[in-house]
Amino acid sequence: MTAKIISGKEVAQQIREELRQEVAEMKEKHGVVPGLITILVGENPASVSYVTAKQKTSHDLNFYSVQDNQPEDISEEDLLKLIDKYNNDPKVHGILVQLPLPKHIDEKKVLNAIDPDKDVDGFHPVNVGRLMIGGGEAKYLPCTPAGIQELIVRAGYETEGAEVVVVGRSNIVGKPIANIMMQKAKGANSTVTVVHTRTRDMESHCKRADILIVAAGVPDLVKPEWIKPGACVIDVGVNRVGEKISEKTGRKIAILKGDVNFEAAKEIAGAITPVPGGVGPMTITMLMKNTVKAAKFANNIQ
Ligand code: L34
Repeated sequence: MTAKIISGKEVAQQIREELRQEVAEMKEKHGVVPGLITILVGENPASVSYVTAKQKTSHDLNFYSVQDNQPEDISEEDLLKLIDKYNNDPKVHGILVQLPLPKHIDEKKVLNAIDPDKDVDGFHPVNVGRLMIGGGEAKYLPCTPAGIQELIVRAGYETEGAEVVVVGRSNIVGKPIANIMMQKAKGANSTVTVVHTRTRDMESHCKRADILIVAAGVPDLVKPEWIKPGACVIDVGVNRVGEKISEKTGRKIAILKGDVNFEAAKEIAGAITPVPGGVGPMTITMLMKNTVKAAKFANNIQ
């Protein structure tokens, strides 16, 4: 049997429609427009593509939305000053600094400088701590993990008591999704295992997974025989493996591949996310959701 394809693109579209309504209502009732700043340092092609998509979506939702491009050689000090400016701008409810940053800039210092109340990425240590404590404490869930949880639940998979195996331990995906799925909460309550580059036998762990979340950044890392028949497979990898000419636009575009061999895996899994069109669009949508939340917090709107 072939797996159900979980279209992140479609789910993202639905959530965006809900958000559009919410934004319109906020404006009408309270005169509040969610404000989002995305800061991009340098011109890494993947980052340019992601930030452009974030801006396009926030414009579509009628946010006050600004893309702030900074040169690759901006000093750490100037970047920190810029963040401070936005921390103090009441029109701005959310600040995102696209990662990775150039080597001469200390990423931790930059993330620590963002006002935790405007940290719509959920990367500030205060928000990371809140997530770990869980319950009502969590304010902003990081966007990619929040999107993953939403996809698992909407695909109809029971998470309670499920064996969830996470491949990868990054601060952006692996660690926070492991935390989210182990919480005592709806859509969670799972038994979580995290495997990584130093794991002795990755395959045996993956084979146990009812829900397999792969965020390693290695194309085709997970082999089809590692997948338990019927499992839910969430492929977070967006690997640029080459270029091709787009049939639609005639322009050069990247060839994208996930961390899982999709064609083979879909014959074994019960449900699987494609790349592109899986987790990526959900990341962007969850950023929008966090920004609406931030605007509500800032204006005491329930
Ligand atoms: N600060 N940095 C910060 N926040 C984030 O949440 C991110 N991330 C990751 C990289 N750096 C970050 C993203 O935005 C990864 N990421 C991201 C966002 C969107 C997509 C993929 C990764 C996405 O939309 N992917 C499309 C394909 C886009 C393309 O053609 O390149 C997809 O369908 O998967």
